[in-house]
Amino acid sequence: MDQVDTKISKFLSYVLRHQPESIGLVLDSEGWADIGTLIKCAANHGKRLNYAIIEKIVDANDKKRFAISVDQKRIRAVQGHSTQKVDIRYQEKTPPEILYHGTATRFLDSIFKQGLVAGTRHYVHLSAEKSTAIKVGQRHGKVIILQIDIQLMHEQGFKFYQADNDVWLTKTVPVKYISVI
Ligand code: HQG
Repeated sequence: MDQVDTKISKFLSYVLRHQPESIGLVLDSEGWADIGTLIKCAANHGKRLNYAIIEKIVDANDKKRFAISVDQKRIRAVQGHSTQKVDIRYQEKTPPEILYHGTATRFLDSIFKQGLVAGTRHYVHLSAEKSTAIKVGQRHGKVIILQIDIQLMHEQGFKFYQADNDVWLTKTVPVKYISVI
């Protein structure tokens, strides 16, 4: 993706996950927006998009952040939402025994007091790969990788979901399941 595409991708993340109302867009509870309406709303706010550009960004996206509906008419972000307008009914899934969470060292004190919390997003994001956790954590500062005892959490009744792009989601991770690696 070139710089222009990255800018459009960030714009799509913003309106499809966080602030649809900033361009007058309405998402349904599963996060879907009509693509024609998205193009019109974006144009009204000075962003020129068309179907081909949107399709290219969806296909090229490194993390498969977005999905287009089977009938090709709608688009949504597959995870990462903070807008309260959206509440995707993810299917519960049996998780692997261990998952990782990349964060920054400056958050550790608070994490070991409160556990991992979703903050503004709807879920805590976890990954099966350490390499992914490293990339996620680096966005926040000096990275540190936390290992989560998912097997125990699952046995003790915590629910796990997997978004279409393989990111694992759960509502919260109490301190007792977290260790630093
Ligand atoms: C931290 C990106 C203090 C948490 C990524 C994280 C991911 C706490 C930060 C997705 C805490 C929230 C999500 C506590 C958690 N005290 N800090 N009790 N509990 N934190 O960006 O997981 O590129 O909302 O460790 O790839 O970093 O947007 O979450 O550092 O999949 O598609 O609070 O976002 O995807 O930061 O990243 P974020 P995240 P996209």
